[in-house]
Amino acid sequence: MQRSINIASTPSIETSRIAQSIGTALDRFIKNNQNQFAYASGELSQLLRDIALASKVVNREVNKAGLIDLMGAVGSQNMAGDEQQKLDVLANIRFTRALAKGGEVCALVSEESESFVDLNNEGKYVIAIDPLDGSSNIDVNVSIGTIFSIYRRKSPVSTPIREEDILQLGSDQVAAGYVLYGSSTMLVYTTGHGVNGFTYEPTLGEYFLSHPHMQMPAEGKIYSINEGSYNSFAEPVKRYVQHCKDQNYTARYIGSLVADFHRNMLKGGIYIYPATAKDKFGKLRLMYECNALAYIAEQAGGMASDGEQRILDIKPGSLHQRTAFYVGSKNMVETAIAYIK
Ligand code: AFP
Repeated sequence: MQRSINIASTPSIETSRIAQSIGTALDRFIKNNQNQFAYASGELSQLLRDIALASKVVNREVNKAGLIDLMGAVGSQNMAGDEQQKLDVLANIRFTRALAKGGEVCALVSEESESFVDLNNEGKYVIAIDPLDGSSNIDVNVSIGTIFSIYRRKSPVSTPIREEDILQLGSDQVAAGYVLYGSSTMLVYTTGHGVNGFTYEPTLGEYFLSHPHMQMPAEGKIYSINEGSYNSFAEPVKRYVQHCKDQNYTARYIGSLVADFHRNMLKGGIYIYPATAKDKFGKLRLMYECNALAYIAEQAGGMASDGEQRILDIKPGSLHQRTAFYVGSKNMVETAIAYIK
């Protein structure tokens, strides 16, 4: 006869790794928090699930990039003028397909497409996405990421998509997030009620809540800027960089925005991509790089500015508009702005 085991009365099993709780799965978390959304009809929840699913597929491809022919360039340039990598293209296809199939998104703005993509459906949401950011790091096995911003369309469904649906203020975002394909894969997002981070458990194929209520330290000791471009920074930016050195801050720059941002979010720090001689308006894209991270930073107690105004208050004039970007710990960003203004 089989004997049953009472786990509660078996301390050695209770404290062993196999008996530990695996925590809240992303799906359940989304479901439990659905009533926080202004229009809680379930579509935004489904949209977040679609993004999570596509990110798992991209994660799979990223992890085997060295094994099959997925590294290197495809021989064309994207809208940002960067050489397109095979994984850039693949990630764009994966996310576009998942969002088109889901039906919640009517239009998609992507780093990889010149104009917005009309998904020809009754979806109530618009998404701006950088499917694979930091792609020049792919070939050297360094962390990369996905960044997304979600907006509610302004015009009625079943009517042609208008400019006002696409070129929305960052402050109009209803959700935003990023996926970091790093030493582990994480999905971090906000729907305007704080920031939560989920770590991917590959054997279970699920994201689990690992970083609830993320808060960015108000102060930090890390500054992240491409100092190779120092000679082409404006004098006030140079002075702020000097200030960072005078404070004995640590310089950390991966060259993957998501990875640099995520580290500073956890440890406290500032990420800067200023205007340079080469990129007079900065290099980064307002709609699918800066807005999402600015929203997340603010939701976590941090701050994001272009040096003059709040990133979330910039009215985009075009899909691929660039901006200078100062983001991170509140006190550090405030100090940087004081130098720059
Ligand atoms: P890539 O996707 O071309 O690698 O660009 C990455 C990026 O947009 C952002 O993730 C980095 O922080 C930034 O550019 C790095 O730019 P620099 O190489 O000019 O420092």
